[in-house]
Amino acid sequence: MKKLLSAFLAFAFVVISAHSFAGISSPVGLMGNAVLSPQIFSNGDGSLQDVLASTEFDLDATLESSYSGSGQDWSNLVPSPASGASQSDYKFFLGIDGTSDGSDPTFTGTAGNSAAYFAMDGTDHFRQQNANSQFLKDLAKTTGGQDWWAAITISLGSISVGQYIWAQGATATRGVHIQVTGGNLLRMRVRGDTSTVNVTLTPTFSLTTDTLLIISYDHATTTFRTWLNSTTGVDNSITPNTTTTDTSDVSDIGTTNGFSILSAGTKVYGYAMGNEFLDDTKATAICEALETRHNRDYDADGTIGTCTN
Ligand SMILES: [Ca+2]
Ligand SMILES: [Ca+2]
Ligand SMILES: [Ca+2]
Repeated sequence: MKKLLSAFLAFAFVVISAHSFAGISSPVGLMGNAVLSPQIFSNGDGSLQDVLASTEFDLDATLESSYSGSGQDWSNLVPSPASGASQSDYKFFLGIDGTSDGSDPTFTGTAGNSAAYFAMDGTDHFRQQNANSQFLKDLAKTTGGQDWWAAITISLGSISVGQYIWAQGATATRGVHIQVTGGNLLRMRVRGDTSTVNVTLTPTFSLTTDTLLIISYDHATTTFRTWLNSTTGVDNSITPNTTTTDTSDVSDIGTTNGFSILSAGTKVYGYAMGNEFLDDTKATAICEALETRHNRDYDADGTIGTCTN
């Protein structure tokens, strides 16, 4: 009995300690310490919302609570998305649906290990499971739209012309699409009511490199700001085709729907989005959190968990 009691007290101490530590209000600096597990600061979820309150969803191949290592669900780590949407609004299937077939990415590595990833064979993608949240409905709107950001960790296998990292629906439906195309060009395609407007982002993409790509959109000035393995954003403006209408088509990470698909040899680590326009400080916070989570030096400054380049 005495043993049981002391075991219980030890357990309770660990639980209380973990919760107290999770309550630290400013984790950004501490996230820079690669020795500490990012999950310590997670309030239980380990998501980017611990770093940026604007986080809407966070999908990650390296965290077991997002992908268990088997099955058809790639799940959102954020319990309370910033917009008020449901956590499950951002659950994705492996492949086109919940059955196991040739469109499923291949989970590679050990569940919960920082080296895990999804291997793409040139026919694979992830399809959003549920109807669009208002956040996703608004991405392409010129009136009633909003600011947003996306943080993507990926290594592209090769350039297949027009391959899509993210797409809402098909080519001629309203929505936003992130594309890598010939010449390693990174493009945003924004489809409104009557046409699609393309803008080439700078810098150009790098192949077979572990890449943290952050793109953020300022709705008021119609500006895209891009960070590619960098802590200094580069702005490119767009004049989007007008629409005030909700995007109804669901999204894909990689895609079919008439688009070119992510090339064979591509590794997908994670995909996250949020609902604000980022500055360099916030992009750096994402970089440091994901370097720590993935044990990888995305900005090549020689230190995992610190981003200075
Ligand atoms: Ca499937
Ligand atoms: Ca396949
Ligand atoms: Ca670094």
